[in-house]
Amino acid sequence: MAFKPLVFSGVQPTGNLHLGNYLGAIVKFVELQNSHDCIYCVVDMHAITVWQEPTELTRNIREVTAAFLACGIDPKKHIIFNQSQVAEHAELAWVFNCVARLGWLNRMTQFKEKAGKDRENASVGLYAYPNLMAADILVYRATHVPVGEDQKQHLELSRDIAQKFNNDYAKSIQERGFGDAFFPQPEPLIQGPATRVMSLRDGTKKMSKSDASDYSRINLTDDADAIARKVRKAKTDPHPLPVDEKELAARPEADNLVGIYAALNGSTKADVLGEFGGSQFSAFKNALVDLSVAKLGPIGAEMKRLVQDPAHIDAVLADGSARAKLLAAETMNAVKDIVGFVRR
Ligand code: AQP
Repeated sequence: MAFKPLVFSGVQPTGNLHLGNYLGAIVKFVELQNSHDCIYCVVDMHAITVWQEPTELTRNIREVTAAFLACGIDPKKHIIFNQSQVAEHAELAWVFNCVARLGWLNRMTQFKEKAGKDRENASVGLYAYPNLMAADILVYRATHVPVGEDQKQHLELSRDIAQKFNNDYAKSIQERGFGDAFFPQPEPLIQGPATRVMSLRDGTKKMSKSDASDYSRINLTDDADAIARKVRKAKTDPHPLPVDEKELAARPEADNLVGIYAALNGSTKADVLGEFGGSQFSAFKNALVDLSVAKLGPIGAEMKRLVQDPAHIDAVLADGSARAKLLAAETMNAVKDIVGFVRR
């Protein structure tokens, strides 16, 4: 069966939105709205898989929404909403809890990293997180999912869940006129020079919201001075930038900064090395500061302006949630029929 192309993705409101979230995900969200129908979600139910202080969570939900708007996502042409306002995400996640296998979830590296050594003390929600993520995407029968490299494994699990649901309920799906597949196989969109932005303090560690050092990341709300300080302090190695892109493989910090520059500039690592190959890091960092401030400065300023008006942000989320709910309810009703539940 051919599915209508539809883009879905989400961002957790867990504070400190950073350059990795921007280049790995939000920039792609903005690009895709010109070619596809898009649904962008502030995934607040994912956020509480680890403890969130309630007032902070509310603030962070509004801040991620402000980031979507400040980056240029159009909430009238597309849908921006927060997950907890559309109960069908949780409903479908339960069905998927019964489709996904324990062995599949046991392989998820993000759970292992986030739960750490104290696994017995991690929430059940953190473990089942990928099933909710599959529900987020498939409750809209979305076909394309722009994400950073770190989400690749979860996307593969979403595809496995869709496939198993289609197989387990094949007869019921056929009988209800949905052909041979009710859910599509959602395709990850992981492209470009910055699909995994690394920490500015350690080129082998992902740039992350939860890193204890604020110098490890550029936050979307950082002002020009903070951006300049962080870029100038970013870890590098003692050699000039290489001319040949292949040499970046053994130089993680250089690779990261060149990738960031290329992504911000809409070019490639080869283009950046064409311009800066042979230069010292000091000269390259000056150019990176100028580019980062030019690209991120207006976004941060607009985010700060937007969060001053929470009523406007809440209205955007309410409108988006109402429109998302109509689509999600249609899928959920069909799922209930396919599974054999009795409904009104
Ligand atoms: N460093 C990154 N490089 C590229 N893409 C990234 N993403 C996150 N970090 C990077 C992408 O941003 C989108 C939203 O991420 P999220 O907020 O849902 O969750 P996350 O991956 O848990 O974010 P963090 O910063 O890594 O949080 P913590 O510190 O809690 O682990 C996703 O598409 C993600 O791929």
